[in-house]
Amino acid sequence: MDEINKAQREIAEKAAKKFRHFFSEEPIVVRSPGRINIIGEHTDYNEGFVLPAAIDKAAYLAIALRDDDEIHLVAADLNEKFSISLNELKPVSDISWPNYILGSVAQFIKKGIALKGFNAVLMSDVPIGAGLSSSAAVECATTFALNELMHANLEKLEMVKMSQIAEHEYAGVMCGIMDQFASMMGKEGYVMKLDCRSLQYDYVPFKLEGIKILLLDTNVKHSLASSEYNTRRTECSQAVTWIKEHEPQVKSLRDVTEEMLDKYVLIKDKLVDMRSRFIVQEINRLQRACEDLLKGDIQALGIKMFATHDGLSKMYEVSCDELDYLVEFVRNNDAVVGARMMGGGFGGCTINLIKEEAVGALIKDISAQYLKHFGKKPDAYLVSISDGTSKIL
Ligand code: GAF
Repeated sequence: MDEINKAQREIAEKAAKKFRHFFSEEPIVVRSPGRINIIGEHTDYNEGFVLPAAIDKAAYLAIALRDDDEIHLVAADLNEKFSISLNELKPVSDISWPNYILGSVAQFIKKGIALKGFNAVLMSDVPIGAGLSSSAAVECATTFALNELMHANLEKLEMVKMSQIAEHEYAGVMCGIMDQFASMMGKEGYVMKLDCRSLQYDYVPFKLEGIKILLLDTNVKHSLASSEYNTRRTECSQAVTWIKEHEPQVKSLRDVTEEMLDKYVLIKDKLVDMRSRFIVQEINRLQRACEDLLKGDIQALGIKMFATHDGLSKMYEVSCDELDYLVEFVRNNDAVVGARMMGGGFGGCTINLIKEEAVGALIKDISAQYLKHFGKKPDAYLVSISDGTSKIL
């Protein structure tokens, strides 16, 4: 067994042990990872492309069916419990974590797949609120586990879609498909180029000699994220509505050019123009970044990551002072090939592609300066690209 599998198995064993402690029976354990995204931010719900990968931080769900219709949940890391009956299933308002599980359960019921009650213990080392899709990891783990236990024979892509709708309906975030896709479909050593319109995807090798993926966590929880996220979606669809009046073939910003924005959007609303212009540029930037990656031109890819950050910060306005600070800090550092804020925004992590030998010094330096500036430390995670959702035990 290699080191990675060994580490995963150890956490899964811990989750199983907790489960036996609470429920005195043997569970299965499903692992579903968090994700990074190299480039292509906020493009998924505009039917563009994204370039995510699953990481070696994951949610583990130990779970077994019951003979009645009750659901008993334990969040082991938070020391919290929650129970509900299948017949009374609805989103909970005072705590958030059960919603990711219950939202996934609801999708089985909507599909008419017979469900039983179950007991489950959740453990996760995906930092919460860090923009690494800790919620998608739980949704995918739940959907995968219930599919397994109920022998529902669902395809992975179907489970991705169900997990995305769970987030819409039970967490109230109208997310695109990237996070759930990355968590479920990830493959060790590969990023995925996903066409969010057709859902066709390619695995692209991401082995960059001497380069590490370093995430720097602002430790600002993205609390504004859900309301502002939904506002950005509305702004994008407003632009599409205006363009469609003249260009009926346009279905989403994927079909839009900057010339169309000049003609039909800029004259109506500068803010909507700026938002949608970022998306049009980002969809194009990702295509070019993929060519860089295939050619092994990591410098060119890095420059595009900085450009993405600038667009997210100044045009899409989903960054914050702390994220901007972390990116500016590394911008002229020769050891950092590329860096940008990652995910929905308003907090969470920056992703940095950095030369291996420079990692230690940068973490030390940036932590001290960030502490001086913001009165708190950033967290640093060196991540590697891992497999997607699977049954470990
Ligand atoms: C969040 C969403 F969940 C994703 O669907 C995606 O839109 C991302 O923000 C921004 O790229 O993680």
